[in-house]
Amino acid sequence: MISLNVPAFVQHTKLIEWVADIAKLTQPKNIQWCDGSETEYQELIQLMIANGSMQALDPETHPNSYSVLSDPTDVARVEDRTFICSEKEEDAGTTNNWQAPEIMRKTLNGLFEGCMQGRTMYVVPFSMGPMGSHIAHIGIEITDSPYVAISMRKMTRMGKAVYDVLKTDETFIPCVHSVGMPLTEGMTDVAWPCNAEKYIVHYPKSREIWSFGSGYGGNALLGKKCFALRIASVMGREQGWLAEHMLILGITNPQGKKHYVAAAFPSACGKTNFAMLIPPKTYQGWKVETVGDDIAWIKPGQDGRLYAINPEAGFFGVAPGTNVKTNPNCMATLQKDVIYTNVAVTKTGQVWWEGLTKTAPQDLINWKGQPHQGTEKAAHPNSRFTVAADQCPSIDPDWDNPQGVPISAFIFGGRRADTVPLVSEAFDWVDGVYKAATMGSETTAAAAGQQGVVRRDPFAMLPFIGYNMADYFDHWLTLGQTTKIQADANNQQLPKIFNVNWFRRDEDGSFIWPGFGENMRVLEWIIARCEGTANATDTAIGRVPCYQDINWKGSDFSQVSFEKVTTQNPTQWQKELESHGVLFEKLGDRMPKVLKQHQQKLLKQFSQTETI
Ligand code: SAT
Ligand code: MN
Repeated sequence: MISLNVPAFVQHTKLIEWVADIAKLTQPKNIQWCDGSETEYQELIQLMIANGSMQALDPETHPNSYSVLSDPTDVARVEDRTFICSEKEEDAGTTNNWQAPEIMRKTLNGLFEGCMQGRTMYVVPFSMGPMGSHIAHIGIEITDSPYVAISMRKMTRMGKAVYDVLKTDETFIPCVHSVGMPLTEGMTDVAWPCNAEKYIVHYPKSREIWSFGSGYGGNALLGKKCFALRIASVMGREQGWLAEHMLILGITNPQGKKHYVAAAFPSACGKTNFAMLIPPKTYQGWKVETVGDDIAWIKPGQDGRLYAINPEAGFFGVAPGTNVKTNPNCMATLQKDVIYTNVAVTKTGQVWWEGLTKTAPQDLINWKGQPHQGTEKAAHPNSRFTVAADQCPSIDPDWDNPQGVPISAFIFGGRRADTVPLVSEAFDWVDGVYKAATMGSETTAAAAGQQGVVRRDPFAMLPFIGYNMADYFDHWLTLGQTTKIQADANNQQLPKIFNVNWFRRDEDGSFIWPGFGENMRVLEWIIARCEGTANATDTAIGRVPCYQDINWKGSDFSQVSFEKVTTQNPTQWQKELESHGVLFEKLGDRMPKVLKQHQQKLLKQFSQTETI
């Protein structure tokens, strides 16, 4: 039995026992209790450079920044290998993979037995949310990947201060991760160890996470999707709050009035760009600031408002398409202290990805570690940067506020070439929940599998709800009701709900809406709707702006193009509403009646309307 070597800063008996149990099962060579210090970080970087799994970039242009290439088979979340092991199958619902907990435990015990042999086991303490915030929660990730340990330091509040919050007996979410490649006698290590067999497992009852076989992103950085969305969504339902796949941004008008909005988009649909938006030049005096780019934890306050925190402390953003035009704030964030994964690198240590500049530089080594050639992608479409949030020039002064920030509006957006208009406002909370629940989006490279096919992605949470989706809809409906009572009593307004689509395409397949900074025009309308100062026209699927209701100062976007991104084609909508019905059917008996009735009402209304 190896020695635990528990440092003095760990005083939590149950935690120590748990670490001992996992060590007994996985049999690592040694145990490192991470303290989150800079020294520890640099040591791990040096270790990875020495064993050939990391490359330092040019220190002049990319100080303290590094590139890592994954195994070509381990490049994205694996949704078909992700399991929710609730006691009863119906509690996981028809949209999650389910497996009986006792059967899964047997499988995992087999896989984890001796799986860390020859490796160091890192014990990584982290807080999701500002340390000690009443909205935050603590997790401990055990991992045999130094890449995961250093990434967790960027993505979460990681370090020994977590143990001050935990003290001797506070609860934490236990997260066990292994790349699943023991180094037994005579074996040599590879740059990116991983197992062909992968399991990403959640036990909602005991609130445990077990991940085996992958070292990439949401599969391995267990604070992110596994904890902050799947397990947290279960906790939120029980405790009356929300864990959402949402960015949070603040908008201040020239008079100094500030609003925060939270916006849900599926993975790789521009959340990071939207969160760091720079308004067009004509928006003098306006300010957009970033609280978070991926996840929001939202809790009702005493005053009837909903308060949101970003549980993360860093950005794990998609590199391709990011450049000085599409996201200047992000490019500034990436000036130093970045870990890149699966981007291309030149011989002089400069990074490159599709869309960074028009043409690829000479002497480029692609994400597979080979000379870049022809039309093959130099960077993987799901290549990522990992960087601390406080390096972002647009970071909000309250991004770390333990109380969170009050939300004025929720925005839901999918990636749709047709059907869904640029923006529409829900008539009320139920209509908003319906809009979010029926959201569709074309699949992206963020998950393994076919790309570009429209799938229903309710609340952009399809792969991230840790329980039955129908119950999740019900939770949103109930939370809206209780919050409204509290809001009315305090003279506050329930957040308005909007649906957006930046991705409508022309007959020739090109995007019609310019997007990026220009999204500010839609955002201004949304805020003005919340303040009651903008016009809207009622249509069957919501309240929409006319061309003249949007501020076009400094824009050459024509009325003709506006029609193209806003028309509601009845034939397309009828098809759309029918496919909402298919989802509701799939969700079965627990599907809230009020949403089913809403679908029927819309279907009837639509069959009576002409093109709007
Ligand atoms: O790999 S992650 O799950 O972290 C990224 C994403 O899908 O949003
Ligand atoms: Mn995401």
